[in-house]
Amino acid sequence: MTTIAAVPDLFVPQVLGEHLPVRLPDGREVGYANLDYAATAPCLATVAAAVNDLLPWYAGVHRGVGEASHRCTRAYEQARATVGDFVGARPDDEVVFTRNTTDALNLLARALPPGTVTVLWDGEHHANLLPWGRTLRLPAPASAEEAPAQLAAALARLSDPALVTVTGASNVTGEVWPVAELAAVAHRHGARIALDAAQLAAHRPISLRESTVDYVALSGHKMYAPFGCGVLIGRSDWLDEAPPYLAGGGATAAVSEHGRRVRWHTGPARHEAGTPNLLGAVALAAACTELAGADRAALDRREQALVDRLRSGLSRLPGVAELRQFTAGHDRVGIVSFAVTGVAGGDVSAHLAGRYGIGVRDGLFCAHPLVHRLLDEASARLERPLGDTAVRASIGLGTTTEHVDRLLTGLADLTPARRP
Ligand code: ALA
Repeated sequence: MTTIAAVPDLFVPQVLGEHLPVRLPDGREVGYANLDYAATAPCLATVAAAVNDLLPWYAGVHRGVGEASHRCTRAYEQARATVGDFVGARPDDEVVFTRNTTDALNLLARALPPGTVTVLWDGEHHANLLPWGRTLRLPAPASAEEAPAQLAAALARLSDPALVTVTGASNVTGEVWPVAELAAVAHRHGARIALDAAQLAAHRPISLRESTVDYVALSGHKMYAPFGCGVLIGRSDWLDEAPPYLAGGGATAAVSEHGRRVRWHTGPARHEAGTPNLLGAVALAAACTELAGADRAALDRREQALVDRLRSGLSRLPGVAELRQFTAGHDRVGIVSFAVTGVAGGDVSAHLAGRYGIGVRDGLFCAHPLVHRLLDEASARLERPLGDTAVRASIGLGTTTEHVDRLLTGLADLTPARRP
């Protein structure tokens, strides 16, 4: 059990690798401080156990008749149901397993009915920026509260069928978007809405039923379930009418001689050709079960205590600027990006890794337009130029106050007052 002062007796699901030893170049050994959950989260112990339990039976899904194949087919379809329940799917929603969120959003982009315009905000992560065909890009709102009115005005002017797509929590700033309000606006104007929940799902409960969101995409590797599985969940009609995402066995109901005529399945099978990623799906479902059974409100309070500690520490460091789109007090999950004046992002992260055994991510985080803009805005707030890349610290179930404090100590070495 991991505890922090803000939530003393909370049960925190255990991740593997909480105490990995790291040998530093100066010969010291320290425990690895993983602050890179937003890129790839470590594996939950229960996820590893679920995969290990199934491994001896590992066999073909939907393709064999022996006991092993029967078990694997049941496990795969049970995983589908569990993941659907985790996001509060409606009974007629489809749950299609993919490789990750990028794959899921590309699948949805291919399934749009002809003539559909995708409406999104400038600053989306590349996975939610690049797959779409015709797009209407809205300027980034000055505040999250402004986004619904901005969307309503844009949709009122649009005569084409539309899909709105929005990130639930930014992979750069962690800031949370007002998804249910945006869904209400989209539906009032006859549009549908998709939620990129890659960074939201591990941190906050999601309900398609309650939020009325039409589609959600998420990744196992960002919610403690490695093994390469993501998912697209939502309305079945567009998915059933679209050409199969991959052409091949499993998606086909019947193929005529020489393959000239093909009848494709409807349902998830239509877009899951080839042998499915059984272990990935089982891992994702095990993570969903563990998170759904946890006290998520308390886990969120724990995470917020860590984020507050990190952000208030950063704000006290001269020459360090946090990146943000909205007000400083806006709701966010455990993701904080920042830049250090006069030090490139890559040099900051190399210093943290080499001197302190800390893992973070640096660069532009697959959200180049957003990070460029936020770096410019942060430079203006700080009234000092920042480098052209940032550093991101992201928090999850295995993060401790010691990790956060170590990061702040490491950064203090680099701030202007302390630089040699
Ligand atoms: N989108 C992932 C990240 O933000 C890869 O790190």
